[in-house]
Amino acid sequence: TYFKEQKLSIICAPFCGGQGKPGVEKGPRYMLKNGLETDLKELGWTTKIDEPLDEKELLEKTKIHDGIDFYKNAKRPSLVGETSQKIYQSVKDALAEDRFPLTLGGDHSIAIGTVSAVIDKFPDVGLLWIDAHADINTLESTDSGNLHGCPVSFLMGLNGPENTPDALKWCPGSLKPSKIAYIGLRDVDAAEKKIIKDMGISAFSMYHVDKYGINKVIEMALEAIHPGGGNGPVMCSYDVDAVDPLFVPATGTPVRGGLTLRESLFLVERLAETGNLVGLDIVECNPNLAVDDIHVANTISAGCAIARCALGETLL
Ligand code: 4U7
Ligand code: MN
Ligand code: MN
Ligand code: MN
Repeated sequence: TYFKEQKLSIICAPFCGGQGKPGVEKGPRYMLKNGLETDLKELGWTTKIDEPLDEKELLEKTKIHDGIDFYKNAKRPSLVGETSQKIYQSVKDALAEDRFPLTLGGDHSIAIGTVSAVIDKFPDVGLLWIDAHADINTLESTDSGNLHGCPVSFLMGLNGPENTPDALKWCPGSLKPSKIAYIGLRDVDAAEKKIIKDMGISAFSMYHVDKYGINKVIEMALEAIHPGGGNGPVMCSYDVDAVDPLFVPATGTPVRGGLTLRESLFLVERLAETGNLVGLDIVECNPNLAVDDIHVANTISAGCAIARCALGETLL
């Protein structure tokens, strides 16, 4: 394991500006209210909570940036850039203190910061992107203009320096196509499919989960990012919409036919078992998008269970 002292930072990233549905900024608060910190302490982790963003102020800013902060079709690039840079710094700080960075979103644009920081510390890291979506749209290809659908293109430097908004120029964009693997895909835009194919990126869709089973898929994904045995540091960016909306209904872009709750937990249990996990994001829980309280409870408890399992809950 890379964190011998079993210390972690819970980094709160209450940001909703990478998409258009308010409520996703409530994710960190709801997960903490659900007892996540206490649960992780019980697993033996020394915890620390880092809140680099002011949720209220940021929500106001998001409204102000609406309709004025644009780069071509992309919405709020300045706000996404400055916010993800703050998250970048928090993850760097955690890693500098030998703490495992657990980042709670917020929308998935914050992963521009988390993944960049983990790559700085572990240049050889492999990234597992667990999601119904590929989030690799470029500023050219995005139809929605929502930057939570674009983080991977920034992480990989696909927009090029001349086509990157100023506020996102800090992002090194050094993730290699061979160092990312997707699991859970089922709603990938045509332009994204082309990028994935052209760059030879490993992508395990729900079809592959059905065909091979989740255990084999994880094994193949680890081998893809760390050829020759699947060993080496792994960062996991977990969008809860990878899980079927039966279990996780309160999320911004639900897509039916996803991972079962057990598959989604097994995935991170397996990562915990490797001892190679060096960072985790849990993003896209949106309590506002529930028609019933039970939907909020199911979504938040699934998000918390993913964190606990990734951090050793089910290891004996
Ligand atoms: B999420 C989408 F068009 N591809 O770009 C887009 F389908 O972080 C969805 O995975 C993006 O939740 C979903 O807007 C972003 C759309
Ligand atoms: Mn998604
Ligand atoms: Mn969609
Ligand atoms: Mn996502």
